[in-house]
Amino acid sequence: MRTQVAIIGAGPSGLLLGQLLHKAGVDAVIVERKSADYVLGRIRAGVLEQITMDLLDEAGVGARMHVEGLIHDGINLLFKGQRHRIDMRELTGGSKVMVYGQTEVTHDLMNARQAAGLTTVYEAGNVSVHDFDGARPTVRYEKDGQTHEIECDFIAGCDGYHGVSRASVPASALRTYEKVYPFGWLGIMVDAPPVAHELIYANSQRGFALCSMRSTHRSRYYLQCSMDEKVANWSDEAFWNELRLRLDPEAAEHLVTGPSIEKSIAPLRSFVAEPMRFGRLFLAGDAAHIVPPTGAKGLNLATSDVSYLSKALIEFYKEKSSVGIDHYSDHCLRRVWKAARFSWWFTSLMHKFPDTGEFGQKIQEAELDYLVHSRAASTALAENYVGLPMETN
Ligand code: RFL
Ligand code: PHB
Repeated sequence: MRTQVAIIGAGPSGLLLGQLLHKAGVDAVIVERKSADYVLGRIRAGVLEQITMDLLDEAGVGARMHVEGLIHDGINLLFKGQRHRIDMRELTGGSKVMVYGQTEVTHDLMNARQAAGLTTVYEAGNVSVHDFDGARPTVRYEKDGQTHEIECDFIAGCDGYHGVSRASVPASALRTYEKVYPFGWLGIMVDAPPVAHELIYANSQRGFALCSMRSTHRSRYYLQCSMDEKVANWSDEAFWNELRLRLDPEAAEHLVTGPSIEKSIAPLRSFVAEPMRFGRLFLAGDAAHIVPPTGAKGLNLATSDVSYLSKALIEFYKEKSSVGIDHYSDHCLRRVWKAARFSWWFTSLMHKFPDTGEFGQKIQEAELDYLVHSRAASTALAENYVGLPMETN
């Protein structure tokens, strides 16, 4: 098989890149190691920045998002038992975010890809990438007992943190930066109306909690938990009891509970790999960087990488220019590091660390108090939360 761009991974990065390239008449094949149902079964992000909404529109897959997505103008910070609203729209001069699940984004992208008759190879085994330091890279994979090869001009490594793309780059060509946090997030999905209209990020002496949602009748809640916690140790009842203890009295009273439809634990990590281009191999999304979910930046960073990459590749084919390709890594990394900084800071402010202690708790509360009462500090939070502008030079 021959194509212009071979994309590894059918998560949001790979699917969105495929769609944007298709719109511009650039040929791409996606190779994914799991099944489509498995990819759709992963419960992940829930908050989209304007840049992501715009890109989904550009890709022609925004229609359902505009009908079903919920526009949020603010978030709530809860500390010392009280909720404080950050009015993001007012502070940023009109910016807002949208609550629309990653599962739905992925669904819309998969449907569009299928409707356009584009090739996605699901359940591809032993995917490997070759010769990306020369002019004729290839991708190999196994399917139905046979080995297949794709010849291409470029490889887009959109295969997430555990993918093969980054792992195939010689260690000497790669610099990685990592911070692992000493806790995880225990998440629960429930078919019940959310406890509040907007998200609540809670700092409590018992640890962090987050009240989020997917729609007006489906809620997503998270509790900070220890790294070695097991899902099996958490009955729904235990989860709701602990959540109530981390919320303000009004929220605790109005919390609508129900049987969980999903329960899982996610570790928290900051990770950046530099550079994000090696010859004709590009890394995009979680393949190149991971941020802790506090602040909801992961999916949005993935889409901004894809925005740069699609433009660079389209420029290469339409204008015979390598400028975008040459700047890809630098442009992405400037934005990546700012989101890494924001996610690290928001995580540090909201969670209980092993060494937080009574002093650390007081310092967090003082910073939160400053944050919600200083217009300058609130604006800095709001600007980062709604998403910083794309770097263009
Ligand atoms: P993905 O989604 O991991 O997709 C990568 C795909 O590559 C496939 N793959 C391979 N395919 C072929 N060959 C191989 N060798 C392969 N190895 C892997 C995988 O099967 C998969 O289908 O990466 P992508 O596309 O870069 O997308 C990134 C986002 O998924 C991620 O950043 C977000 O989910 C992070 N995140 C959030 N981001 C936000 O912007 N807002 C949020 O509110 C938000 N909440 C979250 C989150 C992530 C979470 N978890 C579980 C880590 C909440 C949670 C709990
Ligand atoms: C979610 O709804 O899954 C979610 C929302 C906001 C975050 C992280 C996760 O910061």
